[in-house]
Amino acid sequence: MAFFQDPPALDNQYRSDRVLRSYLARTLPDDVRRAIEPALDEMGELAAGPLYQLQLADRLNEPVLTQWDAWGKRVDRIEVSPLWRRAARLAAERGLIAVAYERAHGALARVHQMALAYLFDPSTDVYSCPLAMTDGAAKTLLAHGNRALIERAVPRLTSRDPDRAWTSGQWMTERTGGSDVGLTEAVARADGDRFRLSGTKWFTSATTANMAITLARPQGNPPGGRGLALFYLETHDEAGALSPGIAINRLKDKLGTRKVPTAELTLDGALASAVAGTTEGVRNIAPMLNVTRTWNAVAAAASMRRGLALARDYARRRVAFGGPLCERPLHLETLADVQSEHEAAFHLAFRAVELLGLEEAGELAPRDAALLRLITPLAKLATARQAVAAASEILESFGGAGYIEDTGLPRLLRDAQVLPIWEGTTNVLALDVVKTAVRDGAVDALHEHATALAAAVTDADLTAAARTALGAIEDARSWVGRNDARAPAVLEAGARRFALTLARALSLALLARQAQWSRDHERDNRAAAAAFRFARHGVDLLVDDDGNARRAEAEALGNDTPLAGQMSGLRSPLPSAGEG
Ligand code: MFK
Repeated sequence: MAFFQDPPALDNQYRSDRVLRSYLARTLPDDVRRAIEPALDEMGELAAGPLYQLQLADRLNEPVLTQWDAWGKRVDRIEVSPLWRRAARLAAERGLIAVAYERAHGALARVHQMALAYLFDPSTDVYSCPLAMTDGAAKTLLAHGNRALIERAVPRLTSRDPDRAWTSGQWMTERTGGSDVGLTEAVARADGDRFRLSGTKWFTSATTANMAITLARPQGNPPGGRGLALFYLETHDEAGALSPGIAINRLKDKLGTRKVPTAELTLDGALASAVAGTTEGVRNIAPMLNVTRTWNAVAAAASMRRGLALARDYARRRVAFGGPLCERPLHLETLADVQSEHEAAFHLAFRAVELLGLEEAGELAPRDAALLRLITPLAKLATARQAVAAASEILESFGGAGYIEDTGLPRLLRDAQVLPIWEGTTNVLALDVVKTAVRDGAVDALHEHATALAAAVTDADLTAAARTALGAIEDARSWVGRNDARAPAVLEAGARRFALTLARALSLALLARQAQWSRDHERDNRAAAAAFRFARHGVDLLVDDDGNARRAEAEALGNDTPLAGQMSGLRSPLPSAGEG
């Protein structure tokens, strides 16, 4: 009989997730866990069954922009895919935003919300994009205390009624660039107590949203981020028609996130309200950035989990060289590497989530405010890169099938690739981390936090892992202290290694603490295995860091003309012949 390979299948994505369940068992009091578990279980079932099936069936559907109606009227209407329409209703009904604002479980509301999001995200083709921005918009409006806007928008942004719920966009990127937001060209002209915005927005994600938060420069303001102001605008009327003064030029043709309608817009006198005065736009949009970056980290961990769930199931079904792949030592070894990175990403992302929840419940110790500020970009930048590497490895683990579109697998890699790009690239966030680390004692707060995590570890092998983490943070702290102010170019060139060292070190300390708990309470060695494996992948990326030698290398490598003779500063890090 001819051979046909079984496709991979998913089981209940909550019940089978030992990482999530063990984390929640440690973090949540029993009564809270019992209260939210039915919703997690249901989401785990939906994600594995109906939503996953719809996702596979929906593969070729993409948003469609209709610019003109049959009678020549400009309409600029976007239709999203069936999966997205289902996801929108489900997200509202299951409270994917509401949970964080209802705060039924106080400071744990964010853990509750993000556990749901972690299960929902991988089966809904990046519907987490509008959710993240909606959450960020609600948070930003509340943070600035603008009563009129809060009363108008927040009940809609946080609604559980799918017919009433709004989503929000976050329009920050212009042709002048996505990273250096201070270059924004859009202008704001006063019109009574409101403003008229004009300019171009080059990337607007989920442009079907009901409202947007954006930046523009009030006339007469100086250049740079301080001269921008933060604006609120309603993008569609109740009937769904685009508001006057907004035109959709085209949808972007992207590598991934193909279900997300991402558009180029022209604003020509679009009516907007200032959210918080008429200056300091970059600083004022920060609450939004911090929420969307937290979602990004959770989505990265979720993407890794989905890839692993599919790859593990497939490895049980796929027979090669005389047995199932899951019995082949090299295949096991490869997936174990991905698993350990996933567990590290998971704990880092959820640490950011916990701190956000504490802040919102008014329970964050003043010292931990600096910690939250630092951990948010760390979690975003580190997990995004882990997700891309994991997705590539997962596709390879399926062989040729991983490269074939109708398996649904290539989407994992394409959608992961956006994670290190939007919401701040790795380098932009690494520079933010360097600035943040030296301010308000943030790096000391991180060291203290890791020390407290290490103190919760008692077994000798896990203590050694926690010590490795602490040592890396100490190296990073002394590196930044050495180079701050005195060597700004070295500091900038090393920012990524600095940020990744802090992120990986904290991940390791979190893993060690979880591993100790899991041994003590669940008699489970799995998290310990993840910690040991993760430590072996490299934590301290600043060991023996010689900034001048690296700079000389970078200059030589970036130069296309032959470099005669010795460059000053260029030296080999390897022992010379006869040495050591
Ligand atoms: C699954 C998840 C899905 C997520 C979906 C999202 C859809 C995608 C939509 C987008 O991608 S929207 C575009 C996102 N764009 C960015 O993330 C911008 C990337 N660039 C940066 O983040 C730059 O670091 C930044 C523009 C902020 C730098 O600008 P500046 O002009 O050099 O500002 P600076 O001096 O760093 O910061 C100005 C002030 O804001 C400072 O305060 P002070 O004036 O009091 O000193 C900063 O401390 C403060 N600030 C900046 N970032 C902050 C912050 N405060 C708190 N948190 C932050 N993250």
